[in-house]
Amino acid sequence: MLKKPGAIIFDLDGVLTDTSEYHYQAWKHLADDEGIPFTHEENDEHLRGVSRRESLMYIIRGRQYSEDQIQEMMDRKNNYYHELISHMSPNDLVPGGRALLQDIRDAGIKVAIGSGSKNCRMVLDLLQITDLLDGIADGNSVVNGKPAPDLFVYAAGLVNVPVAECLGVEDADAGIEAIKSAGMQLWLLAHKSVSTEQIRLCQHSQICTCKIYSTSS
Ligand code: B16
Ligand code: MG
Repeated sequence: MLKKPGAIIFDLDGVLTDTSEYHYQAWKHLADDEGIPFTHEENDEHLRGVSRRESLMYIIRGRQYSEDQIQEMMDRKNNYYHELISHMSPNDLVPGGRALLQDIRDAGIKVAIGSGSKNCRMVLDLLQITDLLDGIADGNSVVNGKPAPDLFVYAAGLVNVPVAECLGVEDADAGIEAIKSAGMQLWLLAHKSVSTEQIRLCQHSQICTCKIYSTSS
């Protein structure tokens, strides 16, 4: 049974908005440039919630690149991503998202973001929800990204609520692991069928299956 939390910490990409699709398209553009095979299924399976560098390491696995080339490829992907998100607007927020965030605040619960993205603040501004947030932990906040607990622990600190009184909302395995190891309650927003591994990870948690975002299946 879910206890009333002191704070709800939302993942961004794949939870409040579908930027996961733009991340995929930007990585696909880069992979095509480099002649590396890369599919939507691989993106959903291995890259959701994972940092920019870790994502690139997955795509180029087994191939030799210098650190300068790796940096250039991360920058190139980020430029493609910027082009894709430049037209985002409040219409790209999950339906009912603004009202939900407002209702949570009205109930006296703090609202924070726990996103591994360095572009998080830009996306929040495009969605025009920055004013509804009590804290923003993003890809610039901590050294160790998801699945390490650091990002969610940092977010809890920003809103001054003990981790045990926080609820984390996530769509990706890396984020589930981060929330669980932070010692928070978890709400999994699953975009497709929930795997046995996710059910194991999500013990004593809330699972909500929804198909509001485009996925490969
Ligand atoms: P960036 P989240 C994550 O955001 C994305 O899910 C993941 O696909 C992306 O690689 C990562 O942010 C880093 O993003 O390149 O913009 O810094 O799901 O933690 O909100
Ligand atoms: Mg996510």
